[in-house]
Amino acid sequence: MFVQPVDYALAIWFVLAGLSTAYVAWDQFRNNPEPVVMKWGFILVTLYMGPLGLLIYVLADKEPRPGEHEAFTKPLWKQGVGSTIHCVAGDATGIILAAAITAALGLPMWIDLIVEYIAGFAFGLFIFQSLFMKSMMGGTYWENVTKSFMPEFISMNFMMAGMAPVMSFLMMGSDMRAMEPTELLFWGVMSFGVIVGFIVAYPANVWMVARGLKHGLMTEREPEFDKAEKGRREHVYGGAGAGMAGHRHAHARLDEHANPGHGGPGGNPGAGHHGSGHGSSHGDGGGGSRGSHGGEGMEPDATVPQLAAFGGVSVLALALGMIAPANWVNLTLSARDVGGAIMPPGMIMDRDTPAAAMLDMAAVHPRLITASHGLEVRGDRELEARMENGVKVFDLETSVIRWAILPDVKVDAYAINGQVPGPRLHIRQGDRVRINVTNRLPESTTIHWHGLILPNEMDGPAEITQEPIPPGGSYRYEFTAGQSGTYFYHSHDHVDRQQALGLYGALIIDPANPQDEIAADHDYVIQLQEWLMREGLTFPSMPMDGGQPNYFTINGRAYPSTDTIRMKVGETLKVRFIGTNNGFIHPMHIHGGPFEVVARDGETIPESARFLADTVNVGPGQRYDVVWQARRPGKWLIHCHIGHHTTNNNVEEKGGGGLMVVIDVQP
Ligand SMILES: [Cu+2]
Repeated sequence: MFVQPVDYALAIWFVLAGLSTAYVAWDQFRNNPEPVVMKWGFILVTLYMGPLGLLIYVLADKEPRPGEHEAFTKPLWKQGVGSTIHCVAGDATGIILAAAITAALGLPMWIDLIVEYIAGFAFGLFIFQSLFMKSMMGGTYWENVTKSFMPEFISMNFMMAGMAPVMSFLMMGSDMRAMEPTELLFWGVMSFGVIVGFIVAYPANVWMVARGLKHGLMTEREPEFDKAEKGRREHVYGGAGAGMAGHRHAHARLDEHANPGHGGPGGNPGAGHHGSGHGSSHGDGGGGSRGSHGGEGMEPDATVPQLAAFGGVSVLALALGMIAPANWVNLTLSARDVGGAIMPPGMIMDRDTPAAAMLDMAAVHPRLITASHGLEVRGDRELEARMENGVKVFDLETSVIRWAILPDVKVDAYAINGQVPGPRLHIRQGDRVRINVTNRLPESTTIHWHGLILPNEMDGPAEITQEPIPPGGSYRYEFTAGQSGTYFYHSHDHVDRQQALGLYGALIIDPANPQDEIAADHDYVIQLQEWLMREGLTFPSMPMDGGQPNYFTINGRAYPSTDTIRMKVGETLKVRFIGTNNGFIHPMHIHGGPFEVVARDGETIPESARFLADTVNVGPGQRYDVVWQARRPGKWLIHCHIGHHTTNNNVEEKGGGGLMVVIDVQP
């Protein structure tokens, strides 16, 4: 749940929302004189809108000083707020409940939106408006439904016109956890959607309140409180016409006199005529008695053309909000399809991007990590074979680990035997080998033995020669190695994802006749890889917008954490470049003079055809064995000749980064 910076921000937001809601609830039931339905309206809206709900409550509805609610809430903008609150409290509750249910059921987004609209409208109209407001409005339940229909319809349309695009864009954006009700992000999107919906629905509500089509804010006082408070004030000042300053003064005075906490019902009943004074101070229909809360006295004066025009525009806005996002995002996806995938920032997720693509490009989920290693653990460690009846047996196990590529940079990787690259399998030509592969990844996998001649069912391509190895499953590969040279193995199931996350390793086969080995004083294997790390998450890098790598490793380390090769002047070094990189080509270059290319793709080049070069393009899958001689003492580099590939997150440190290894030649 806490894997992105936004998760922490949301946690703070929801704590603030909780505190805001608690305060509004306390103040509503303790101090604020309004109908219970409005109290609940503000409480729900503050729950959805957090501190913003609290702000609206304090500015528009909270009684500033006892007895002032009627006058305080009178301005039209506040009445509009009250009307929008009914709408948001009812409709948004329906929408949020529907969204949680449709997401849990795994329905596609476009169905979600329709169900949410219907649920929001139904909840707002049949439950919140008609049922809860019934006591306010008088009349039967169905009279209320009929009367509320058009205002609710207009308000709901605008509300959803604001909420739908927010949900579509943020849920179908790059962090698919927003579709999972178990994630804070889902609730964050809902909160933000309600805020936008509130803003979009507000102008229509102001108009409808002004035209008497909807209720705004109302005041409802406990009769005793009303009398006592009012009477005392009239007693002190002899009239209802006292201004703001007067009120404040009155309460200060009262507090001094033995009655703290603004008059419970304990005060002296005032003069008998206070009721009329109260009523007259609230203008149209406001007053102490139940019937005049703006309910019965409400006479709509909107004309039919006005209503039709407003209704029509609201339908257009709704259609735009519901349909327009389909131009950009794929609304056919469901929460279940994308399983909380997090896409790299900048990756273009357009309406053509299918769920399967998102799953392949998604970040490694930090929750799946089973081990974490620092720089002390190396990759490419030679795996000792176990002999069983003359067969060399190796056990490989895939898993998700956290892997250090630099002292302060760790990637989330798919590893084999807990290392990146996977263990080196070092065998001899003619060996019978058996490799037991157990899959501890959250997805299926296979292993392919790149370049080898072997039985087809041992070759590895998922769905082609074998069923993919499911999570928790295993597969036994067995073959006789008839060739010799530099080879490697790698995942052949969702290769774009798995190999780019680290599922590969070197397979070095010595020739049956040791004389056939091209001798050198030192032998060094170089396995190349690109990584994409953003916001603490690791994504499989891909040659596409948003998928470009920002870290590069040789044998699982970026320079300056790569090895240093130590040798003496006159000695030779055989470098075996292996194209374990699967999305990019690396022109690998050695300083200090040319090398001789002696083998390519495991095949030794006849002596007459060997050639000198100082750079070889190591493409995905290719291998080059080159022999370089140390001619002069000093520090000589092996590096990729694409400048960006010798940086770490675009930064050079100690003269470079990424695909760089130093050869330290002593005299
Ligand atoms: Cu490169």
